[in-house]
Amino acid sequence: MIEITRETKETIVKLALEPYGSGISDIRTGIGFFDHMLNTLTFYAGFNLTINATGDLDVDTHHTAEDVGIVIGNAIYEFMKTKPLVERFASVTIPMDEALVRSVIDLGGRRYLKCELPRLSERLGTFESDSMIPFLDALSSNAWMTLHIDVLDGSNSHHIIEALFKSLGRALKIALSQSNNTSSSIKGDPQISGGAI
Ligand SMILES: [Mn+2]
Repeated sequence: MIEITRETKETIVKLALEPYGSGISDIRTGIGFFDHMLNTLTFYAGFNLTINATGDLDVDTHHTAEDVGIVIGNAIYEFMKTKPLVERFASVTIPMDEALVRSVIDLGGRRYLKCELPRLSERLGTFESDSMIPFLDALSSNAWMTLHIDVLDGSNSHHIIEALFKSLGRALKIALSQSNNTSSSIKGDPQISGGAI
């Protein structure tokens, strides 16, 4: 179990992550749509994940979404620092009705986000769609993960974002799954501390 508490003047985020769980989540960010998406991510990633976030939602959802991304990324990085032999790569494309989204992951210690979102509804409930990229950027950079997200099709903003979280969750499950290989890289053992493998 990985437990992290991160506190700033903008947010307090408390997290508990069991990477090999059974999809059980207890997510409270104060942002209904974001909770729905993080529950979705947890389920398809097969995590057990508890997040309790108190943020400056009187400003907007940006700081809370970004800081939750930082802490989830930190938790994945903490797990990778134990040098588990994992599959490392995953590419998962998932539809939700007319929406189709692909998430491609490399957990090899190179941090990079490639994601261009189409024009989305400004808000889903109280969640601002402009908070998506800061969340994904914080998650991928703090996990030292390469993440490519391609929205291949879609017109409904809820469907597009939900398909994104489903594909990201399932890709994390596969990339974090235990590998039979003796090493995660042809270069040798993983050097997960900013050193790419
Ligand atoms: Mn939904």
